Amino acid sequence: MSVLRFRPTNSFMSIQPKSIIVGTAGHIDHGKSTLVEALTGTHPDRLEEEKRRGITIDLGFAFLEEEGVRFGFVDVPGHERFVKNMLAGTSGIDIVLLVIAADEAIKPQTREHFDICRLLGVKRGVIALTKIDLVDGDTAELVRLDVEEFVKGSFLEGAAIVPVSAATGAGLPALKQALQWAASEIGEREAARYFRLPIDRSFAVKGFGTVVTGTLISGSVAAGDEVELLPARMVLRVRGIQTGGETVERGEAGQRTAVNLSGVEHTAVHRGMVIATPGRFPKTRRVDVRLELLPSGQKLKHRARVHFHAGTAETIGEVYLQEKTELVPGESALAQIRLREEVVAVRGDRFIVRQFSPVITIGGGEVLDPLARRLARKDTGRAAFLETMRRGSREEILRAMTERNALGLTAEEIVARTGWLETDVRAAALNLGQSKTIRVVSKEPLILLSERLFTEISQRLIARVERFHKENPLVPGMPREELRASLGRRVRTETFRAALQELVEQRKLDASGELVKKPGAEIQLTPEEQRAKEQIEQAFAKAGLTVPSVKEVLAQLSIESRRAEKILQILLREKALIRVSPELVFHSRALDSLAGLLRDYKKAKGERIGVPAFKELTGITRKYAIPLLEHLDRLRLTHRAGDERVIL
Ligand SMILES: Nc1nc2c(ncn2[C@@H]2O[C@H](COP(=O)(O)OP(=O)(O)OP(=O)(O)O)[C@@H](O)[C@H]2O)c(=O)[nH]1
Ligand SMILES: [Mg+2]
Repeated sequence: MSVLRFRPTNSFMSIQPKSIIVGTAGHIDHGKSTLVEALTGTHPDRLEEEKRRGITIDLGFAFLEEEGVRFGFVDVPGHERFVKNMLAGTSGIDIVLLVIAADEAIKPQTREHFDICRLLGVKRGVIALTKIDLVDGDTAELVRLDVEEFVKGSFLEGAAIVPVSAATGAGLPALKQALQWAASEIGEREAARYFRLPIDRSFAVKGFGTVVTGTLISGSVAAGDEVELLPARMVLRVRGIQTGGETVERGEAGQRTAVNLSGVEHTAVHRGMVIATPGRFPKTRRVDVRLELLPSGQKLKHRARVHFHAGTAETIGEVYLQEKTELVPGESALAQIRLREEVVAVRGDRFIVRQFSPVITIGGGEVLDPLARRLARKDTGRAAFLETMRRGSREEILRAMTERNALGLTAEEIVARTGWLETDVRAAALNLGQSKTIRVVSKEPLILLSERLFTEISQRLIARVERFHKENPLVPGMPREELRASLGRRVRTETFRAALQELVEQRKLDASGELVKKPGAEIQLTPEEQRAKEQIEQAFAKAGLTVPSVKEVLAQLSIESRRAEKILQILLREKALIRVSPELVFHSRALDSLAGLLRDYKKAKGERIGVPAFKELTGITRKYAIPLLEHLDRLRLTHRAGDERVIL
């Protein structure tokens, strides 16, 4: 990768070779890098220090294309001090090439690397017995038996064990053949997922700028795409892509990929960051996981600190065990890990934990929920929920997620937690909506609520309206906004709308206009209130246009002012009384006859009328005349023209 050229090539190959990532593993000096060179022609050690000391320190890369398979090799250091580099290289590999020197057999990092591969969920592998030229046939056979015993019961049981010598070239064709077989058993990568590439290197190339490399673990990326750098949350443009040293239009899952990015300095990007489809992946500092401890390791106490490795990222975590005070070697349990720095993770991602000090690999596991809830003292559903997250079908997981989400789940949130495509989320959601276990509260934006919660909210709405009627017998209904607010902020407006709409359709509530009421709810007046109502109306009817003040009228009633005010409201709502100004209320009949007077005036004297003439016509003082004229203007019965009114 020393000479990077990002010029377009015309690819005339119609059949894409299958891309497979092979990661080496094994003890220091057992011949990993030498073997990679013997297979590919490229020595993976690139650092000056590596060459001087003859050991691998950081990850190295090489490529081999044979029989329609493009192998990308990730060569890792065997030195115990560099296991963390090994971890960054091993996440995302398809096949492990476990290297065991025939003259030394199984050593500590043989075990540790093998454990790591197991915990990371590597499914296939090939075992190379290297330096076969240094031992006799019997020794070689003994080591082989040892190795067979060592991998028994693991994913490597039955894997090819190939004796090789990089010195003589013996066994190399057989090793290539074994890699081909292993590759043929690797299924399709999850190309139909969002693009994600955990970064293992970032550097600058003259004339091109920032280049990052990594194993493309899902989806694909093309030149010109926008990608998001996480956890920085910067959106950047892809200028070009290389894989296996060749410029390509598109990088696919399963390829070692170099991405030329514009918009960022290479120094701002480092191992552990991720580039991904914008807006689809969460960054998190709290993950719910299933954690497994290695049988050979130490026990782990509740709230123990560990080194946490996922993808190429590494941070410190605190382990909160689910209902356990400690986890013993060989056991597994549900746990929450709180992280010191943000990492990118989705459901199903593997991780490794290493003891805080001394630093040794003690376990690992699987992320079940990357956007984990804060731990609550009484959260009885948590264990069952996480089990469903672990093993459930897409529908079961969606149902379980909605059950534990009172606010309603959005498509974005589901995608972020599961890594599924939004189209898949929508399809599953609509399915469940039909089966009536999940309520699709809104399709755009997609909001899902459990049917149970939706029904609960509907019932709360009915109960709230009923209570309102009881507490406000003189008011015909509850203002919509007040009803919405009564649900609190833990209910989305979309949910309120959907629930209310359904209740109206079911004729359980009535929501014409701004008021919500029970169908058939009537204002119930006591005989005393009924009498007061008549008294008020009569007082205004009698007064004609020279009305008394509202206060005066209400003060004469036998009921208290709060109730009297409500009754006044009823008369206003029934339009028996009309409010003309904040202080003045008239009977509707008085206003009708005023309109009649104006019509007669217009016929007799023409359409113009001044304030003095108006006062004379109606026999009222200026105090009433001005508000009344303004009222008539608003009703468009008159129109103001200078000091006069035009009768319309
Ligand atoms: N005789 C013999 N020597 C070998 C063979 N393979 C590797 N060596 C030698 O073993 C030494 C270590 O080889 P490397 O390939 O650097 O070992 P490594 O596993 O990559 O070591 P680290 O990366 O530091 O863990 C070198 O001096 C190699 O020349 C082999 O098949 N036969
Ligand atoms: Mg090496």
